[in-house]
Amino acid sequence: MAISEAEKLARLFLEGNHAEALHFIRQQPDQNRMVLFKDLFTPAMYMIGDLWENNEISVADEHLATGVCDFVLSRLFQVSVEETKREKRAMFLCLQGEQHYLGLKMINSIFEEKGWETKYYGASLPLEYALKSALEMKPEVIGLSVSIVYNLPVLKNYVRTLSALPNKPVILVGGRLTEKYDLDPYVNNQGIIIKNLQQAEKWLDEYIEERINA
Ligand code: B12
Repeated sequence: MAISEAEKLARLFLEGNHAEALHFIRQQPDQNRMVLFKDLFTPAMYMIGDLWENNEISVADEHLATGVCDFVLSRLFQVSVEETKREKRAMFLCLQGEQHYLGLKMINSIFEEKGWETKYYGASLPLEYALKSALEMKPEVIGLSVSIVYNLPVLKNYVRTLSALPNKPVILVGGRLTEKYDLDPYVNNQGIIIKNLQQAEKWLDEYIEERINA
């Protein structure tokens, strides 16, 4: 059976092959970030998760693959020095304790692609520091990511505290758990739960349209 493109990418990640993985992505016919993340990066990492869960690969293999994935994500999109200031601002962080940041990094990258100024804080940012940064930056949108159940209890507090900031940012809640559990009780109508990349893109497009019309 022919192996899928996502599987090819997963193999390159697992081989620790930085150069080939980057080359593989760069030669894809559609360089749209959403397409690359949805059709290649996300399924490749989910495959690695399945192999790990089934003991077909070791923790070391998974760490190596994660490192290559992270490298390719960082190298793929060159940051440009811009003269004009971007108008819309967003910040992205993982809840305290949460180490799964690759999905958040993809979301951050999509916002950047769509012209937002973003700040990406990566893994495990304690609420007090998130709050301090948000007070300084005054982002319109704050994206939170959570993948592991034992990191969930703090979600409610993050959403409640950040949504009450003086500039009333929109709180987006994403991550692996959003597809698996009902997070409404944690979000309590003070944020928006986003289950996957398609929903994220839809939300973004609608938000921009409303902003233009307003
Ligand atoms: C890589 C990885 C790790 C890496 C993380 C590296 C990193 N820097 O991100 C490391 C080694 C640190 C790790 C650690 C652990 N992991 Co882990 N990990 C994975 C793995 C293989 C891939 C994660 C990933 O990158 N997925 C790809 C991304 C793109 O998908 P995503 O996170 O779902 O994000 C998408 C959407 O959710 C959304 N999204 C995400 N965030 C946000 C935010 C916003 C605002 C929006 C709008 C959208 C959005 O967009 C993304 C794009 O598609 C998964 C397998 C899996 N199925 O995901 C296991 C997995 C999540 N891990 C698991 C486990 C058990 C752990 C550990 C507990 C292991 C241990 N015993 O130590 C620890 C916990 C660490 C912690 N405290 O957080 C389990 C969880 C099982 C469960 N029942 O909860 C999984 C499912 C593996 C498995 N099959 O068993 N892990």
